Amino acid sequence: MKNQTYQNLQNIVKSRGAGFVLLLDPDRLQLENIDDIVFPAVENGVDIFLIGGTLLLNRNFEDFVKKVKASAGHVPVILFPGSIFQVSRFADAILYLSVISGRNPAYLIDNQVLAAPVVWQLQIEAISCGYMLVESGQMTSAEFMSNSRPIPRNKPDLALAHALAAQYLGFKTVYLEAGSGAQLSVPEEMVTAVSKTISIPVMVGGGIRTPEIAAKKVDAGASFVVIGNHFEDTKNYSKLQEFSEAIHLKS
Ligand code: 1GP
Repeated sequence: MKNQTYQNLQNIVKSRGAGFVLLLDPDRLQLENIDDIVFPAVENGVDIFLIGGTLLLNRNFEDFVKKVKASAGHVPVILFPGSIFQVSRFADAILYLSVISGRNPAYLIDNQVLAAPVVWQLQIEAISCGYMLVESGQMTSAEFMSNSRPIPRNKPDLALAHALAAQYLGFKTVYLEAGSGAQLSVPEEMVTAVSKTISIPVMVGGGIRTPEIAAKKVDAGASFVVIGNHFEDTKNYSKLQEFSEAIHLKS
């Protein structure tokens, strides 16, 4: 299968310095309101849409992905699954996550094995991702659901060792995750320790609420900055451009 979406990601980093990733959670955005955020996001330079959430209380997952894809134009739509139930043929690709910061086999390999035949049958491009939970002040849903311990936030060396292991194992990306709505985002020191050493793209997300903080992650070396929660509040849609400018600092 072609790696078109992954190549796309690499091109974004090359041309814009870093990419602005908007996470859409099907449980927090109504189907009929998708265009209210997707259209302005495309217009204001969002580079990638991620779709996913910890749980799936909304039964319209397929419809949700289809609708985002229909409105996203040239912007890639990538699944960011909280579980094996979040797979859809309408997406361009799936972030094939393994929670490498933890030692829980269910989230390291079990669910990946369960999902593999489905991803194969649907011929979705899989972008392997070493997903690392980083301690962020209080327990997050990702930590609770994955039943795994996050990396201590004052241990950048530990994060680096995990990221290197991911790279050596052939993962195409790593994701430094503070968790959705995190009190504290991933420390810049950790972002730098990882991104200055490994050569695969580094995604950073969780608890990033201002363009200034987003810019700091880019300065620290993030290839992609993921924002979710902040844009679940409609009055924040007007800040899409500010975030875009902050993240595309180097372009
Ligand atoms: C969550 O990293 C993403 O998986 C985004 O986090 O919702 O806190 O922006 P926020």
